[in-house]
Amino acid sequence: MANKSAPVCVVKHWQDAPKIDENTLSDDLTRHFYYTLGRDKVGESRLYLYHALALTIRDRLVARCRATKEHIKSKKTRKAAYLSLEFLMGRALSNAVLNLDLEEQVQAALQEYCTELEEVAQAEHDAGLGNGGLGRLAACFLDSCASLALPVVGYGLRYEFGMFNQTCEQGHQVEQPDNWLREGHPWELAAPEQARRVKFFGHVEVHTDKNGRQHREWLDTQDILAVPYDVPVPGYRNEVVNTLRLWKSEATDEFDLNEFNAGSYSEAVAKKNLAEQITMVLYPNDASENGKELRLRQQYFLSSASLQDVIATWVEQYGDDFSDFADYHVFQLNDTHPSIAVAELMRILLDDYELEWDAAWKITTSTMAYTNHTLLPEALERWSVSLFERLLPRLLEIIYEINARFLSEVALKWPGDIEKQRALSLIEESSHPQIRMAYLAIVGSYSVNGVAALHTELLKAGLFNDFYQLCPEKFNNKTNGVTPRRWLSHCNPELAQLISDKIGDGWQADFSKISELRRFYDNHAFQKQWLTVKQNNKQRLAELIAHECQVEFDPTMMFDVQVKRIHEYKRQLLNVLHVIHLYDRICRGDVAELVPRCVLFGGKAAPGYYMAKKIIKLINNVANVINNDPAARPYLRVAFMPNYNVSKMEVICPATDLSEQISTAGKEASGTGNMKFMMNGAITIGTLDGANIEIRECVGADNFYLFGVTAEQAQQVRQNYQPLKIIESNNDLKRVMALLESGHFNLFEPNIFDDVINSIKSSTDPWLVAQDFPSYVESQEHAAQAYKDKEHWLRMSILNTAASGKFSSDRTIQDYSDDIWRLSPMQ
Ligand code: GPQ
Repeated sequence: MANKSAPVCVVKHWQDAPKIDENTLSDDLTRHFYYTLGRDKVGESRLYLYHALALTIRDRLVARCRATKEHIKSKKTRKAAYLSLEFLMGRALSNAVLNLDLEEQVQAALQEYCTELEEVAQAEHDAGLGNGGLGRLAACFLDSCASLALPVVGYGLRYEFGMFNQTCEQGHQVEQPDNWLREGHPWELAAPEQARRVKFFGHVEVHTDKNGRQHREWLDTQDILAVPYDVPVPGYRNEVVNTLRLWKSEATDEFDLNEFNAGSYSEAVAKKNLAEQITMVLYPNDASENGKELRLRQQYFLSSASLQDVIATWVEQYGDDFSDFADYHVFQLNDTHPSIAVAELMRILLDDYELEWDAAWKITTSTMAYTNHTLLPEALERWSVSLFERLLPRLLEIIYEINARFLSEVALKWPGDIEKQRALSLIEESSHPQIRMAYLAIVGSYSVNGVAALHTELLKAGLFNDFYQLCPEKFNNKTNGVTPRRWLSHCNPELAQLISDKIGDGWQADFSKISELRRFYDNHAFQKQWLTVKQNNKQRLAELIAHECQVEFDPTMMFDVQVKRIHEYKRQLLNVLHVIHLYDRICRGDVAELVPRCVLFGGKAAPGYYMAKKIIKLINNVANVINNDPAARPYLRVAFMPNYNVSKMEVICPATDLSEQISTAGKEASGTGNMKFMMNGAITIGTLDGANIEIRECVGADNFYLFGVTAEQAQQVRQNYQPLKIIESNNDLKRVMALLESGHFNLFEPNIFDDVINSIKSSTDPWLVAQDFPSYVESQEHAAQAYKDKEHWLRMSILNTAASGKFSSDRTIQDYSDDIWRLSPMQ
């Protein structure tokens, strides 16, 4: 009999684990294909080959992942947890192969199956566990943390259904569920033995112990299990593999006994469904809240499970002494979505470990850090007090106490100023009081950051000004970035090779080196090679568009691209008006100077966002008219790419000539698509908004097409905005509006665009579409004329890539680590 008290270790140290000989990759692939998956015929499905290859690569990740964990455990070192409701990972296979430097071996192994990596990689379903920029930023950050060897764990939710699949029917967006796990997700490893319990509902009772001390107990709760699924996150060629831990909700095994005894066994089991609901689906709203109770349950579920996880690990290693816990931990809150973590950490420390309030508050406010991602008022999360009272009664008590103590600080700073107290209170008082989650996040954190220079300045001057006055030292900027591995090396291998041929391949690990490209911007031979790569990428995108949109894009024409979530502030509508203007020129025969272009749109609208859906319909209708007009064909083609996602962007950004970043100034916190396009040598046409400003500073004003009012001017303009006058005084806009209003794009669908048209003409249009139209058209014309001069364009293109060093997420993460997290690299 085995000795029960001493666990038997198969492998005592990770170093002793069976070695995976890198030369056996080919054998492992066959073994997984034949035995693990039980397949023998390759032709049947490339899906199984993908799975076999994924498992082969995963074996190599698992070994390094364990080593990384052991390393962190063996040293008492400071670490960060990145808490996010979204991680928009996209595909994992090619990225892992790139980061592990296994490309040659993989290609060799696949030869036996008469295929290659690019082909097999297509079988992987995108992990679409995010809406857009915020979720993709989290994914880029994980790549950079691992690549910089920083001890950072990502915590998120394992949604059964990710971002919906979008199709267009008669030009209208139709949403279909994204059952991304149906064919299996080979990257994850479940760890049910590390499941955590998360409490909901119930009530709070106060007990006084024999020492007269009060204890609060949260009783009669309905508990849900949080089961972790770990996804490996490989660093770029540095042996580090970090972890993304995704929680799945499951019912506990305790059936409702009363029901069970009454003979309702099936009903009791059916209740399991309710538990599983929590992580069933990602809410498809980008930068706008929808206030659904299930969403608050998701937020608390993530926050509680993740904090319990970190604390359990601490207690296992160091016992329940929390005196130096804050020296070793930081929790980065990705927007307010997980901001309930502030109150939850207090609850755990107060109730589960019996710390005093002040000690617990000290720990909380030295470990929490909050990133704000938007200034849009509709995105500011508020939860009703009554909902909290029912769902999370103990958390509400704690929030009240945090607020009471905070407001007494406010009273010290602004004595007698009741209005200030009302303005800064975590509770918005009204007939239906609400909790302001951003305020909870600010009060509970030692760092509050914006995501681009302008955005942070606007936060300090506007939305959070009172808090800035109260504690200016908390506020800091961290301009966003994107990973150059996925967004250049992987998605644009030909350009990556060309760059490496010139400056060596050190830029992939140290992207500041990309500036060395600058030396070649004037070199004719290099320009020619640069052009060849761009043309090949345009060809590849043209094939995708032909397949997906049944529209023929001509790679000799300029590729003008706007892909991102559909939102009024991002102004796809302004872009459509420009397209209609070009079409109008063609109709009038004003074509002598016209530069042929193909305009691509892509992006999803939140299912309940009426105007965004109308804009998609308008794009599709305009595209239809133009693409079916033989007179337009030589000059203009328009396509809407359905189901825009990470994998599509990997084909789109390398092929783009002109990148549309045209939000109303002051509205786009940063933007990150703008950075991906720049890295791949696109020129930006854009407003002075978000990170566009920094992009323009880096590349120089001559290599950027600027238009539109500034954020400051926009505020002024809104005071007395008269779009009708602008339309009247601008012949181009006048004709565009006349065409739209004539029903030219909706001949058999009368009035469907009335609301869109009226929004442009409205003096309360917050997005100032008419205001910026004239300068936009002018700037577009400059871009077009520059495109005619191939050499000029190529110079600008090379300079854009060369100037994109700042926009690597490695730089961003180094900044987070230096200023907020204070982490040391592993090894
Ligand atoms: N962003 Cl608040 C989202 O994608 N979703 C959100 O819910 C919020 C912000 C974006 C923001 O609009 C972009 O400007 C940023 O570049 C991006 O977050 C990452 O910071």
